[in-house]
Amino acid sequence: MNIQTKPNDLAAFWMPFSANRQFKKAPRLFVEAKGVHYVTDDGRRVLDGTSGLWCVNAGHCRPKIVEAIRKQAETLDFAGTFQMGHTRAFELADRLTAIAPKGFEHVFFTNSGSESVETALKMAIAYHRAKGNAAKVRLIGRERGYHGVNFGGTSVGGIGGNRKMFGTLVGGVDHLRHTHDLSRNAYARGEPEHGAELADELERLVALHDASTIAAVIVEPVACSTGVLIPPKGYLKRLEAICRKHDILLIADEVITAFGRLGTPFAAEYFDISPDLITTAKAITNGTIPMGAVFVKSHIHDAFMNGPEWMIDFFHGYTYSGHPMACAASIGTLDTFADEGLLTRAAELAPYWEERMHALKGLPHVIDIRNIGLIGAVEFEPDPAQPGKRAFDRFVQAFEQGLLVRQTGDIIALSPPLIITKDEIDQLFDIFAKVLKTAN
Ligand code: PXG
Repeated sequence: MNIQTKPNDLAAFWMPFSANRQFKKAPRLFVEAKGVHYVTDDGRRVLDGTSGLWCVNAGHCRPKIVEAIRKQAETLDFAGTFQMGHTRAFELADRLTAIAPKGFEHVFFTNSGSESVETALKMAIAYHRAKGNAAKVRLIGRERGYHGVNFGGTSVGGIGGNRKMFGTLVGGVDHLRHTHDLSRNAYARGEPEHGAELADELERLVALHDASTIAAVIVEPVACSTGVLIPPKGYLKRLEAICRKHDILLIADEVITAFGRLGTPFAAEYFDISPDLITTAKAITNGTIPMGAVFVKSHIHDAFMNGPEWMIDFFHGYTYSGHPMACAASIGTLDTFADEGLLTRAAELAPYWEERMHALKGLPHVIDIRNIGLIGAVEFEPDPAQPGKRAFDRFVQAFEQGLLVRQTGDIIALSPPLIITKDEIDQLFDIFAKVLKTAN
């Protein structure tokens, strides 16, 4: 393969969520990928410790997925799904509902996690209206939650930096407190012991706004983007119970956790909760073609099916909802997951992963280590003069040493492809430990 060296000019592409000026001075560019490795433009192999951006669960360039995309491109490149359809979308929806948690019998296709979130929020409000509860319109998110970047998702999201530039956002939104508490839970393995009572915050918001005005609560089962915040034992079940009591829909944002990241196909199963809607994207196509899906329970879907039969039942959708290429990629992905048992493989690797994660304890500036499934995070004592810099420097140094990690604030998150071997886990931690020992 002809590996091109540096492109001529990096100025034109305004990169998303990036320090553009820093990047363009010292670019990190990939030209190839296979399995758990990327190859850079200068020919170095980099171990993918983050599954791309939490999406390449089956590893890179997998043959069944590549073949499915190739075949689809030459057979049916595009067909819409508004008042028409194509067979792949129906086939995929069937396949997805077959692996979904109990009760999820319908799927609404989108093109990203952000779009899945918008879809679920609109569905929740429209559902209550269809049931005659038109006043149930408020949406509750959580501090430090990440639900993508569109207006609804930014509004229910709880990351100050993502919100402050964009005005007043969507009205009628409130937030639960986050559950991250190092004073009680530092170095927890798996779910932390303390904090289930934080779910009672929802009762406080119900007292304030009244349940008759609240449509839905949206939370990530594990809040990954803000640094892997793992729910305290019992927290999600308690939140679910309070939602049920007040006829508030529970939306589980599983854009990262769906498709095996925790060792169960969906995180709802891992935590033994049964939300009303589940948002997904990313690993649904193993990251190859943009796609998202909202999993919907029948009672919600059926509430929309009451008008005249010839009328549109839900005034929402995207040109590319159920795009044939994405459907083919997803079918190839589900085949690969099934062939290799990947939706449960993280459960086998998790104990080894946990040991290797926690062996980093005591390295300079480390103040917490946490893990669940095949996810881990290391939190650093921030440098008061330059918050975030410590983790950013370690991210850059890891890349130079041949390991891709993900930095957020003073936290580094790890989430390798689910095909990783124990030897490769060792390689990952050998590089990472070396970086943590030598970095400033
Ligand atoms: N919900 C959740 C829970 C997510 O993690 C989105 C929605 C939005 O998905 P899209 O496909 O619109 O980006 C996400 C995305 C990171 C990182 O490194 C996380 C995401 C995206 C990019 C980077 O933490 N999560």
